[in-house]
Amino acid sequence: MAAMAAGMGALTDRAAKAEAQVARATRGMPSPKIRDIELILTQPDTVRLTIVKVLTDQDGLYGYGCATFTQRADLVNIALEKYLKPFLVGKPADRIDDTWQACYNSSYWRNGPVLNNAISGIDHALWDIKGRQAGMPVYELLGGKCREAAECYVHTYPAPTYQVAIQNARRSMEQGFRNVLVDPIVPGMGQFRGSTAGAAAMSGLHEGPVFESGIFAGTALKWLEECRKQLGEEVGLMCDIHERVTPNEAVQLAKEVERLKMFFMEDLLSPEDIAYFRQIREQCSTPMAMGELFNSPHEWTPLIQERLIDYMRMHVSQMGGVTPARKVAAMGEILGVKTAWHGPKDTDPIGQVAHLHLDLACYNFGIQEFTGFSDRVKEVFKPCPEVKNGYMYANDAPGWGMEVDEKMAARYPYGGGEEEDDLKRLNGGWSEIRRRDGTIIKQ
Ligand code: GCO
Ligand code: MG
Repeated sequence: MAAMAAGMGALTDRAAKAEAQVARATRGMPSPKIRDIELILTQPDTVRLTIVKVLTDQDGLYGYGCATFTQRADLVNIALEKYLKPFLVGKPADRIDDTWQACYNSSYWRNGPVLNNAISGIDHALWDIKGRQAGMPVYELLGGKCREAAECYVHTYPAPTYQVAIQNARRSMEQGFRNVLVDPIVPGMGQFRGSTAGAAAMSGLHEGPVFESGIFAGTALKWLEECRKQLGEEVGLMCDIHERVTPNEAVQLAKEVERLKMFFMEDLLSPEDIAYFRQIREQCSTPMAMGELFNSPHEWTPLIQERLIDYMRMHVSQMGGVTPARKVAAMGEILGVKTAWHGPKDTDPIGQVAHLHLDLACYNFGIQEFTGFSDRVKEVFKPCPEVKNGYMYANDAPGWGMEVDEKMAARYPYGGGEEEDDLKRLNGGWSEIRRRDGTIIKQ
């Protein structure tokens, strides 16, 4: 009995000491509560952006988060307004992972794009708040810089021919970029990324754009051979197949381009076919990049665990935000997989700057996709990170180091931007592209 009492005493002692330690550490930082959650909905360019603003009960302490899912923006906004806002108002604003876990479990069914984007908006904002509270940029909270800046790659599309792609690549290389994405285009066939513009001249048994994967796969090889020949051995060449060939065509293409020493081949397979990565790995060493379409740990975990990819390309807001991203990045470091966060125009600038902080702080950073900040975007998001000589630089302001000009944002409402008729009609959703016989294709 005496021994147990002594043991209990020691435990109570240690608990009291720990409590005193926490109190000392946070004495200067009263715990902020979430007072309100606002949405900043804006479309300065061609994509609908959803920025979450989390306001705390401490004057002037707030944070911004990326919740942009342009094809279903209105659904994410409802998920935030109707579900996460009533769930979170009044809760602590300084318990990031705890809040993430609570939101993730609050819908019971989870790991989907709409709810993950809603959670991401809150999650990014809490990291911003933490940084503002501590007076530090988020990359410092993540352990500090592993590098001075993040090396970027840029797109060469839209490019109707490989000659135009090579001209675009040369222009980027003159600006200091050492890595370019050269996406093959088959003149006359439906393009992708939701664009039905330049409707296909290829005839089919139906109206609308036609796409045949076999023709595309064959063109891709010739296109990449030409780009490598004309741009030289030095430049990093990426190619985004965008899940548009069959698994067998993907294995063949990966083997055929091996001699071109690609930086990576992206989305050779669709998420439903990721088991074929084993065949690709067994047959060639072409670097694989995959992940922008992933929403669930069940998708990225096997590919990282078995070292079946070289670059994780997740779209951070589709994973649920910075909190899961930094955990998966750490898993990748242990297993030799680098980060290459998905950074198209439909990642809003808050999301882009969050990538940058992860890029600076994660040892296994690979490369950062950079699609530019237009003048209109720079009117709303201030300041956008500086990009020079192919590198993106973070500032050292607290949090994300970015403010959102809500007045300017309001000047660019959803649906007010320049977008193709289909995108306007479908509220940012994508129209269909079909094979000759009318079969819908993944795009
Ligand atoms: C990329 C992507 C994009 C997507 C777009 C979807 O690698 O940048 O493939 O181009 O198509 O983000 O909305
Ligand atoms: Mg892609």
